Amino acid sequence: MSLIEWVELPDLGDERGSLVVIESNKNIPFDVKRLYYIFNTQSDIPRGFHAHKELHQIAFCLKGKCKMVMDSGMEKQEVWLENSNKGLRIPPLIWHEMHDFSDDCILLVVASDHYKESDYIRGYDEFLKEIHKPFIHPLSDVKTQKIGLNTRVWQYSVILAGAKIGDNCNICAHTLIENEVIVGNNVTVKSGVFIWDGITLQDNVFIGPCVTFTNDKKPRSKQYPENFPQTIVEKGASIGANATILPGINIGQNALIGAGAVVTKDVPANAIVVGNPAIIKGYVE
Ligand code: T46
Repeated sequence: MSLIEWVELPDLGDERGSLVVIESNKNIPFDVKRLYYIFNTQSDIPRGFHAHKELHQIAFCLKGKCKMVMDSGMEKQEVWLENSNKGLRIPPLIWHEMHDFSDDCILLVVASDHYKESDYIRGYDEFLKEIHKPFIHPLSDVKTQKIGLNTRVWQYSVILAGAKIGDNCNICAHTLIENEVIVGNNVTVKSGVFIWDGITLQDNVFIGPCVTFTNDKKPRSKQYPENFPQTIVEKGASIGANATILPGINIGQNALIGAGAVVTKDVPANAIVVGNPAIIKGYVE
């Protein structure tokens, strides 16, 4: 993906010279609340080294040139600013650095907001944390603080305070995760899944839509087992839509549970199980 996006302004000049116009919300795609310009720079003294949280900016090099490094945290691109009517967009959450200023460089920057030091992210580690922080949809109710980087939690999901969720997971809309639950990294939980106390999903597990977990062998209203049986879905296993997993089951690494299966006993690693009660139909290669 290109991090370099230009805003080109027409030169309305004639034989008398050039004339370029900057207009908020017309040729500049935001409300311009501030302008600043940078000059008298030195070629061996770089500037920038920060990202903004919300600020949008466009930088025009009115005279001379300088190099801009743009860094999304995933990739880095460099570009020369050397054209007075071709501005480089500096969107929020892009780490940027200015290098190799020519002696005559004059840089004009238009900005979408007034100066606020609180909008700056001036440490690179802090920047990486910010761009990889989990996405929690505002319509979800997430109480746990233990949610890993790059994890996404969607609408109408409820996650209780004791749950631990790893990195890079996708917890789809309409899910519930109780307290004594551990979810590893790279786990997908599709919609309509409730993960009760005592259930562990290890790394790379896939839970299909409306899979039903259980954690009480003899359920009676208002009577609770002393300890919930532990159900473990081991690394890389996948459970198809609408399967039912009875309490205290171990599903081995990379196992595949067919859609609608009712799993009543442990499933060995790599096994493919289907039906009610689920039986082994083969093994994944
Ligand atoms: C950016 C790049 C491209 C203010 O008080 N008001 C202002 O509007 C600005 C822009 C700066 N300042 C103060 C803050 C610092 O004490 O001026 C001092 C120098 O700013 P800074 O070190 O951030 O300058 P640069 O060249 O590293 O970065 C500037 C902009 O600050 C920044 O928003 O994106 O140019």
